[in-house]
Amino acid sequence: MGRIELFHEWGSIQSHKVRLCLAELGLPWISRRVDLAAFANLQADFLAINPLGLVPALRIGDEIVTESSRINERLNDLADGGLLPTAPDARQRVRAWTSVADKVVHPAVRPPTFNLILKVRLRRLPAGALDAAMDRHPHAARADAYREAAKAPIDCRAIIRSIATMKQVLANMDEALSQRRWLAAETYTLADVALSAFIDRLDRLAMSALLDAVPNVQAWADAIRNRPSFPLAKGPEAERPDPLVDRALVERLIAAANS
Ligand SMILES: N[C@@H](CCC(=O)N[C@@H](CS)C(=O)NCC(=O)O)C(=O)O
Repeated sequence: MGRIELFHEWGSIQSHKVRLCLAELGLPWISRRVDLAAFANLQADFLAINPLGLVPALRIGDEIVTESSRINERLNDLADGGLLPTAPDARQRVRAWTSVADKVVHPAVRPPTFNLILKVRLRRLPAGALDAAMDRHPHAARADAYREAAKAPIDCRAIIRSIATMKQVLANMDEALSQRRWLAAETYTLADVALSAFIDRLDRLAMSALLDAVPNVQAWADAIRNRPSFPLAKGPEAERPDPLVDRALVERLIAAANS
């Protein structure tokens, strides 16, 4: 087997999922940081790795794997890790949860992430730098989201909609955790890996109060945070400075989503 190289960004939720999986599996890996703030994901050398310009991407020798959930299954196979159960019903539940993480949670965390964390950073860019980078973005919709985030005022309605979606996911997780020790099975699986990254993002968005209403998720999140993999996946503090989210605003938005 070739050495494992991970192209990732420390502050990216989908990269976090893969770092967590590597830590759970105890696999050694080489960090290839892709500086999203400097749009390194849109440079030719990274587009040769992932033509979509998205992190994470995995390279093992000549093999390249993209899409965080596919990467995690590949890593689990590689390590014979047992994070994907063999029983068909449990395996199906794992994949259902990893789809929720990719298709519901990831899109839902984007508006608060853009509005509460990235907007400040994007506004500090020199004139023309953002447009020049976005003209190279392979995803027109993502390029628009960056341009919008830099120019428009904070979109509170979009954040409130996201909070409503996240609350629904948390309620579904709470229900699942009332039936089993872990999300998809009695043992820890790739489903727990995928949704752990959501917990980390809620912490960074100053939204962990959303867990107060879901006691099973709260207990699960405590167990997740106490696993040795959690700090390893976060990475060095210096790589993830406090995003300085406006906590008072977040409290008001959570209250609005609850009303
Ligand atoms: N479905 C992909 C999504 C990857 C993705 O959206 N990555 C974000 C960081 S979390 C990214 O690279 N963003 C850069 C951009 O949109 O330009 C996966 O799960 O790997």
